[in-house]
Amino acid sequence: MARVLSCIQPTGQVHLGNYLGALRNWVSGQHAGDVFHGIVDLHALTVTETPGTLGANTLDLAAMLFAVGLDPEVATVFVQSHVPQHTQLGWIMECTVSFGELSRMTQFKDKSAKKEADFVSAGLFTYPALQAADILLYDAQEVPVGDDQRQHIEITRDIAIRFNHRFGDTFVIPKAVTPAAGARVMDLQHPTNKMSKSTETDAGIIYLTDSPAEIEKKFKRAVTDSDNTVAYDRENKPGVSNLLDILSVATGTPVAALVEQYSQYGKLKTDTGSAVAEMLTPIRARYEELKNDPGELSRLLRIGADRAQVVAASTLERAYRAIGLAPR
Ligand code: ATP
Ligand code: LTN
Repeated sequence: MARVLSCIQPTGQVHLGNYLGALRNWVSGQHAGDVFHGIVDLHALTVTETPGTLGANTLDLAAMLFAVGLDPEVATVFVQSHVPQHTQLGWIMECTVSFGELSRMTQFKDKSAKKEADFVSAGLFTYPALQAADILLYDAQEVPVGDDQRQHIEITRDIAIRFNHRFGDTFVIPKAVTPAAGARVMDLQHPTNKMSKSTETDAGIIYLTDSPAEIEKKFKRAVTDSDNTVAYDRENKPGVSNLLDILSVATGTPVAALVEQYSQYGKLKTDTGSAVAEMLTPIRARYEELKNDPGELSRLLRIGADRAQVVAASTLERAYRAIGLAPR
């Protein structure tokens, strides 16, 4: 079984795009590999400053990961800051990567340019070194990431190869894999843009925590077009096609069959709203349950942290020994 690691930052609320495009695949993939899922709160610290926010977002996201169906007995779900080896190995990674290499990272260039005159932390610059530690600590063979993260996996490989060359074979060289393609969900108000938590208004975004009434209302107001024929055409009919795609995954009915079934936009909208509300109801119920039982949520996170730490501690020890740090 391949060792697989994927990480997610606790920034913002989980929406239908995250669920259908990514989290559902995490759940269905948990039995196919030895999977580790990290909630990387320390990475989010590069952009979050308000006291308490990061912890609250971390617990919300953790509750959501269990609510969508990650099984703590099968997948190792942990919080990065609960496993101190991440920052410990992070320093060693910083000493193994060069200033020049970090300067070439497009994510750093983009994010620091966006912040302009704002505070640009050194952490934003050394971010890929901590990410390399996340990956190498678990001897991960596969790291499913989108295109935007490929450069960070490349630099992780370079760091691992350099370390192994300097100090002897220590780290498994990971590779980026393209995650199983999930549905691409578009914003209900701006169906040519993807549903995204960084959109300014949330009228077109379905959060997994929205009530059935809110979900139905958002679908009723979904933007379509004026020619009133139900047909699947992503380019010319993005709104209607988005609804068909969503209804198809929510009900398991192929798009072609739905096109036959519907002749009016109104009915398509209300049915899609009800199907999504129904699909999300058990998820929201489990989420509420965990949010109301912080003891249980921390118990689940401790299971993950304990399991992660066993692996992480042994890898860190291996790295210390390879370097030849003085034994204590
Ligand atoms: P941002 O708006 O800040 O880019 P986001 O809402 O797009 O955030 P990410 O945290 O970047 O979400 O992505 C988490 C996961 O969800 C990724 O695997 C990403 O591919 C997937 N994802 C995000 N939005 C969508 C979407 N609209 N449709 C399908 N998958 C999505
Ligand atoms: N940089 C990633 C999040 C991330 C990650 C990782 C992904 C941090 N550590 C390790 C895969 C493996 C992002 O911004 N999505």
